[in-house]
Amino acid sequence: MKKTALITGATSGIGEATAYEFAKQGIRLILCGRRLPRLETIKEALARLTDVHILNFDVRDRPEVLKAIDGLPEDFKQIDILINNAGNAHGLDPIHQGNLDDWDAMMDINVKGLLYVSKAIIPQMTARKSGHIINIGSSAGKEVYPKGNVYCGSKHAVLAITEGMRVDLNPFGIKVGAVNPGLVETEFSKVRFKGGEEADSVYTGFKALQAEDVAEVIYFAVSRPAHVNIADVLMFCTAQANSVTVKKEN
Ligand code: NDP
Ligand code: 8X3
Repeated sequence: MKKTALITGATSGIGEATAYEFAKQGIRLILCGRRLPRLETIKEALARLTDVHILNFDVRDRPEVLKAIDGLPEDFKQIDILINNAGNAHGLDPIHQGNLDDWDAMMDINVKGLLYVSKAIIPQMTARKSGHIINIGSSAGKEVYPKGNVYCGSKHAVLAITEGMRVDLNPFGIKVGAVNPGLVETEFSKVRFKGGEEADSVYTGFKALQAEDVAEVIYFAVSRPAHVNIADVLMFCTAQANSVTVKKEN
């Protein structure tokens, strides 16, 4: 039987690329995000490959998250794979100059939003004693770079939560893992810098990871045999050695 995956943050970047990769592989899709027109366009593009349902909510809105997932139509109610991908960095400031709204956004979306979505879906997985959860962390969840403070904190939390999920869900045979990329050329920096021109130089002078590179790894993880769980992946583009060491051409 075909599996169904729910992907948060499917309107751009890694989430959108994962939707395309999964659709190519025949996985049925529940695509989530705030930008409804984008969800509709992606649904239209993928409908010839697989069944697609869209859900339009902000992961920060706890009642909306629960309502949206609870209200899924019968043929999309069973979720076999959850990709917790929605998230962003907001700002890049030293801690003493940080913006409280940015801090709220990162903790509310990257950490609490991931928890709300997970809470809405895990009970059906424990009841069935099967399921697969992949949380999109970051290299920023494994090391801390200058001015990364709260974003790095949110991604360290994602990693700790992933490990906690894996332990607690182990008796139910549910797979849990994290995919942690370094620099990926998506809308991430546009969001981080609020559309400012700093975003333009983030991916210049080297070939950053592309969203599709990450999507392929996510598909690899979900397509392993039943006894194999890819628990944790750290992936960089070749030009990047760690969060601060990137070989750029002049
Ligand atoms: P994008 O900005 O391209 O995508 C972010 C996605 O998250 C969008 O689909 C956006 O949808 C969704 N999203 C953001 N805020 C909310 C919200 N409040 N409610 C619901 N959905 C939301 O960035 P990426 O694809 O790069 O980022 C995806 C994930 O990958 C994030 O968790 C990010 O931290 C992580 N990551 C990114 C890296 C990079 O260098 N790009 C590296 C490592 C990890 P919409 O705005 O429509 O709601
Ligand atoms: C995104 C990668 O290095 O911009 O998580 O934090 S980085």
